[in-house]
Amino acid sequence: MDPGRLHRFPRLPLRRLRDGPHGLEPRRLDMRRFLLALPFALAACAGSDVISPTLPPNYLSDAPRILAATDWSNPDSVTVTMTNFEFSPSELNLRRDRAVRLVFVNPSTKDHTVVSDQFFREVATRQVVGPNGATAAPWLSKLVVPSGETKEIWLVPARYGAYHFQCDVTGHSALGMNGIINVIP
Ligand SMILES: [Cu+2]
Repeated sequence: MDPGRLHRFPRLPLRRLRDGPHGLEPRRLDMRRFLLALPFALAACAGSDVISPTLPPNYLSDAPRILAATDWSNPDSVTVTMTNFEFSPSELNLRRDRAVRLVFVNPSTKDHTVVSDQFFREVATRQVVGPNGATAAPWLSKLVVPSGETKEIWLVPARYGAYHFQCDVTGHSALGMNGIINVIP
């Protein structure tokens, strides 16, 4: 992205673009300026956590039952550090039917995300824990970890497999932000 583009829109605060779709307020902005800035907004936007309140298609239908039946007193803990542009470690081993705290630490200068169409469909997620506390998240499909923050996903893997995950901020996956989660016995 040409950094010069930013300077053409001095009144469009960068912070607001980074806040994602809810932070963008097109009605308050000149529409032409908004449309011209849109490609930059899309390129820079990590968005927000995506948590469905109801069962999305093809997700684990018995996630609530699994969550209720799981012992959460001593979860496994796995920590991943997010840099520009890697997950470290990039290969994780999680045990099936065990509670796990999946901790994503982002000390980097950019916001990053965790998405995985396959993995998130086949785990029961109890909650997302961030700086503002815990959010119930039975059906999580995207985690956003802003620069300087740490977030945790408390989940139970329900199926064996090897699942690809990545950061979905534009360009980051191509630069190396990919990983594998193995669900093992
Ligand atoms: Cu990223």
